[in-house]
Amino acid sequence: MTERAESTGAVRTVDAVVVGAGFAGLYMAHRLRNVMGMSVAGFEAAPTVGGTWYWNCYPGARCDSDGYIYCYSFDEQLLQEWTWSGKYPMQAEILSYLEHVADRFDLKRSFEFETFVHSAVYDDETERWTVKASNGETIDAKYFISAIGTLTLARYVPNIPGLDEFGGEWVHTANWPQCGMPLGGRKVGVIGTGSTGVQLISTIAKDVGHLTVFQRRPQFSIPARHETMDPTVMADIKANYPTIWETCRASAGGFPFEHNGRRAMDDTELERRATYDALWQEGGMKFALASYRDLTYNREANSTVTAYVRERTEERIPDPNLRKSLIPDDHVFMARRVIIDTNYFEQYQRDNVDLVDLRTTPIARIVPQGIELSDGRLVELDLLVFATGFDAMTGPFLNIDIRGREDISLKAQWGDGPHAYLGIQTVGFPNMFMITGPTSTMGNLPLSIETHVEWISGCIEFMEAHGVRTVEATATAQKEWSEHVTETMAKSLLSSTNSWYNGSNIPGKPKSNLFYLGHFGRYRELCFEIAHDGYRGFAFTPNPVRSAPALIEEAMAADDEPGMLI
Ligand code: NA7
Repeated sequence: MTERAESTGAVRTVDAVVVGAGFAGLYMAHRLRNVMGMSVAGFEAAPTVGGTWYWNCYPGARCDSDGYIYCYSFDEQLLQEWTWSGKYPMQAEILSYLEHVADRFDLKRSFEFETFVHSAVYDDETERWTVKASNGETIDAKYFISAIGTLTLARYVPNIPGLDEFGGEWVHTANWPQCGMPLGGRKVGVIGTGSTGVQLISTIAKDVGHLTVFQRRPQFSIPARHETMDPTVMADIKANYPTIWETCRASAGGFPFEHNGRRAMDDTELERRATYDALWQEGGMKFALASYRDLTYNREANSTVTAYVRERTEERIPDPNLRKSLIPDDHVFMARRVIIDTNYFEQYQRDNVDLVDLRTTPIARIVPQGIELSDGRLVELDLLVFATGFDAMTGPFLNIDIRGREDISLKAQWGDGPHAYLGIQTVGFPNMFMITGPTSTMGNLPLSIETHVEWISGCIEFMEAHGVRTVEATATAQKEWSEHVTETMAKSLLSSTNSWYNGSNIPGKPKSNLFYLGHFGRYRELCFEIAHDGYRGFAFTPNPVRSAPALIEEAMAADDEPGMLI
């Protein structure tokens, strides 16, 4: 292990390259550099830290999880010194938090900003990675760690004829100018009504001259019921953080709440109604995640919640024609990522807001003045916003030319969809680690990220302590994990409709299992149990002579930073 980076001519030699300075990259750099004393070369395409929370600065961008658990849990002091202003923090507040973390742990000096990693190539002879970046640097590293996130830099803009000729401005929500955009008095069109479109539309409707929403498929959305943080509640949270995190780490989704343990049909209709009413009143993700255990995989159970959400949504949309357009009939509640909103459906009652239902009237083409519809109607626009989502999970990886053993390209390897073991490593790419890579859990992402960062740093520490040169997932372990991920996805209603969860939102992208839909707490336990069991399913070169579990115990005993390996 080198204490500091060595410069050898044009090539910088480090222990690890970390790509991305969002939640994942910052914590990874902290573990490797500040805790383990390794040299790190970090790269980030944005001018500062934040990752997805830097790029997604469109009006209304807000987190759908409670701020007090959408943060790092690894440092008690950090938890105590940061106070969230409300239930669901806005993008700017999360960005300030990440800036604070970067400053507090002095992390910015480990990153080159406004620098894109073009390629990462593994050399079979030297067993090291050569990484080339847009600033002209070449890095030689033992470990190549992707902290590139699920959505960042993989914006999807559909190929609609005529965009080049559009006379107004157009923008993708994840590329919104940091300095903002003038909206007052303008004729604005928004294509896309996923989580992003819903947040944007709800926020800008009151500011623009006229807003036209182009909706392909409607989605279910439930009220967020955002509120500002009561100081006594925040104090209580701070006093109880250890218990809160314990609950989150063991829970199904990484949240401080769990389903109620019952199946929907165990209760009478009246009891179910009372359960749904109480959670609807609370609002947010809790409505979806804290009621019955079987809503996402049992159709009969799900039909009760879908009917409830439909009914409550109808109350929000007085116009029966709009109801037909705005309430989904092609998928059930929770078959797509749940959207939470603040007065979204209510915006359609404004005189300056129109909905174009693309199922009945598709877009014909974009013309210099705006959008021409299939019925010949012209919607005049000054600004066209694409809230059309992302080439999620694999897109950010395939932006980089990553080549493993025998020059295999990741793009070729993942031609039919991504393959990975635990979402951490993929066969053929030794010493390449993915933080929340394909087939890892979703849920409360900062906690999933912490789980992976701690697992990866534990594995690297183990390797360094015992002279191990390379680690690589075995083909058998990867195959078994993929089968388990596929089985879990097949049971879930999430596989029943097209969405970015299974890659089907991108034309030509193979439909595949991008995420593991199993229980987060059990997945987390499994990851650390595998480490304890001598990194079952991972092959080391050279293989440690003594049994791996014994070595882990040794490393743990020598480690004064508890929680690194387990
Ligand atoms: P999503 O959830 O993928 O939503 C994209 C939206 O764009 C969705 O309404 C799509 O319609 C629509 N879309 C995509 N392509 C087209 C075309 N060609 N024409 C019209 N409409 C189109 O992305 P978001 O950014 O909202 O959210 C992604 C995640 O970010 C979110 O889940 C959070 O985790 C944060 P569709 O419904 O597919 O018919």
